Amino acid sequence: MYVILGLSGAGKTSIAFELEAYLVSRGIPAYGLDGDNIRCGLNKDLSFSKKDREENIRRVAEVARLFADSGQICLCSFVSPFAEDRWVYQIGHDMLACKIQTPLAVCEQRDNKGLYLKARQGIIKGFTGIDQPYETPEHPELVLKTVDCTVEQSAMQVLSFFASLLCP
Ligand code: GGZ
Repeated sequence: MYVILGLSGAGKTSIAFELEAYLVSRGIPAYGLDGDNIRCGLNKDLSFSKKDREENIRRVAEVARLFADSGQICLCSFVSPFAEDRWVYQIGHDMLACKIQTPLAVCEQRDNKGLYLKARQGIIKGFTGIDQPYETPEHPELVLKTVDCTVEQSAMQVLSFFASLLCP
């Protein structure tokens, strides 16, 4: 299981889906889970309160474990803002964490979905980085800086990291 952590707009999902496409095109089964595909279905009953975010990633980790049991690489891209909740990812096999280190100001400038603007206007409450905290991951296996990198370059950095583990 590969866990990609970072703020909204940091680039988690884009990198994960680039990786998924790369791996699948080479016959390596992989699947990306993120807020979009999980919160629309399995977790559509959950909000962004602290308690529901904890439950969100608990269920994600269980699903990712099933993917890993079936021999697939599961790429999980979730904000997971609270350090004390992240332990659940350990239930998967060979969990590796990647921190996407994109400054809040850059994420806010990208604002792909217009959510930061709504959060600044008070239309969305409890938005990570604005009026809810983001506790930065302290000991990730990999740190990716996305500023001045394309999605493809970032995905290749992750792949190089995978390769260095397989062939040290
Ligand atoms: C953070 C929010 C919020 C709030 C909606 N806080 O850029 P996105 O849109 O696609 O990524 C964010 C996504 C976060 O969902 P997660 O399931 O990853 O969150 S967590 O792990 O904390 O449970 C953002 C959108 O949902 N979004 N409201 N209040 N992100």
